[in-house]
Amino acid sequence: MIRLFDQHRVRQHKELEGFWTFLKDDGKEYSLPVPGCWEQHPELVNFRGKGTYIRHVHVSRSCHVRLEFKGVSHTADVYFDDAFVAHHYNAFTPFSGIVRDVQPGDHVIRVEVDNTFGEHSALHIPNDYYTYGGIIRPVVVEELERAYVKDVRFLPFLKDNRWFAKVTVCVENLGTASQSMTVLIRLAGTEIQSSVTVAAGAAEEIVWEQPYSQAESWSPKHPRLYLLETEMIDERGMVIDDLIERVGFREVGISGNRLLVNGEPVFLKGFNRHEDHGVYGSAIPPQLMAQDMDLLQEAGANAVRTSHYPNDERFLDLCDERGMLVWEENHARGFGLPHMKSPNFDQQCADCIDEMIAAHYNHPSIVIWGILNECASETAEGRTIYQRQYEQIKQLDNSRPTTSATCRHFSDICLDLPDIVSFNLYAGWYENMPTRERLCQELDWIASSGGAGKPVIVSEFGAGAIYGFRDRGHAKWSEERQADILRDNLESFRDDGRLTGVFIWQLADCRVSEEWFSSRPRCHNNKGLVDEFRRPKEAFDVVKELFPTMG
Ligand code: ADA
Repeated sequence: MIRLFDQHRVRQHKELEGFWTFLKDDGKEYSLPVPGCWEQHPELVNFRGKGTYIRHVHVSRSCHVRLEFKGVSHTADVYFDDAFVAHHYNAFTPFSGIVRDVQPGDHVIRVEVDNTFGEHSALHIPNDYYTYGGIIRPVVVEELERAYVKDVRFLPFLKDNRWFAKVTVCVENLGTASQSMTVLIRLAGTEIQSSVTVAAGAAEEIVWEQPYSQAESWSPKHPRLYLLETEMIDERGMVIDDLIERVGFREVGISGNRLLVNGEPVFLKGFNRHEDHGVYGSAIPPQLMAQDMDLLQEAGANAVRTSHYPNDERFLDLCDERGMLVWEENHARGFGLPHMKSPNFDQQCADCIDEMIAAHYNHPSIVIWGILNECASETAEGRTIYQRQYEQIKQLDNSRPTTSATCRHFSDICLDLPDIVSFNLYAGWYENMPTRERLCQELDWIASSGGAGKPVIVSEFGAGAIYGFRDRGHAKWSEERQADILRDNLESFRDDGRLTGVFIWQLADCRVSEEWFSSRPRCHNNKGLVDEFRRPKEAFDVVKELFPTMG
């Protein structure tokens, strides 16, 4: 499954799912599923290294071939019949490449994959989650004509209480001569078209801004979605390409210390969710994404944070369909200043932000962009990096508020930069001060340190529990102790009233890098309210009881 809706009716495309040949760096050959993590194979459970995926593909006619990789962990070099196509770093963002003038017949795709750590990888490092290896998300092969619809962006806004939208379509001429074409968009019962001439090898943008008076709003309770269809029509009147996006009419804003969706204040009752599963690793199939969504809704959640990286767009499609509000963030967890100054850090962060927003801009469920979880926001040099990344986001998308989850308590010097202030607080687990007292301390400090008047989110809180460990004494790591701490935290946050949201750490247990967390029992982060196989712990029922009483 590529997306939860069809993106093309005209463009020839297919997913290259199934079993690919995998040549490990020592020459041994395997047959591995794609999408998939190589750790799923019993001989590769702890393999950190390089390998090459190989697959044959049949092209039906002379055309340009576009290959899109939704996620390769963590570095890919792609070849088509031994011709280099694309290089990409980061498991969590998509990339593509175009092979010109391909003849019909059989061709070979080769993907060299690397999940090693080192200076070449500033974002994938030993950490409190696991960097798997493999082609972890779908691969799509497309057959393009001499021009194609490259990108479609949808920006809804209310004017005089009516829905309007700005639609920007980018078309690219792959031919060797200038081309004139008509571009047509169809949305919510309205059709509009424009003609454009594109020079050889160039791309052009067409922008429409117009009312959609019949459109119904997208909201958490009424997640109304529309297909935005774009067609490219050549001089003969033939539709030679198309691209379908799925959109929702909603606005995100801030009023005082509250986040607004369509002008209504929302209280975010959320979970942090790693893309990790006990069987599939980070290559979670759509069926299990749906199970995670069902668990979120069963718990009474209305929000999810993609901790700590851009998510699989099929999960975001699910959030769009279910009205689950999303805080999506760039790929970063717990980097101190020395690491933030490493050679590849800035560029790899900038690329991730570019790719995250380019790929996920149209999802109505995304209401917050986040950056740099628990990085060096207490330092002047760190502040420069935070400032640059917030500015980058605002240049790419000024329609959503920004935030960053800090743990630099009483020392953070960046709280004036984001639209929303967020902090991680493990009262009852890492800290022993009574939660209510500790919360007041934090909120008072935020108000006096750049965050005054801003919405505030407790972006992480929770406790560890080993699934199945029950103890009458409520010992640490027992399910009882986790349930006690969640109850205390949730009741304290509910009764305070100054927050616009809370996110529990975390939905499910996840595997961690052994070299980073020897203290992590089972080499897992065990703060999930379900284990890695989605078996609920006692605390899950506490959340089911209390979330409905919040917000
Ligand atoms: C931090 C971090 C999380 C996780 C958590 C924990 O808040 O942001 O990724 O590591 O600590 O479990 O300690």
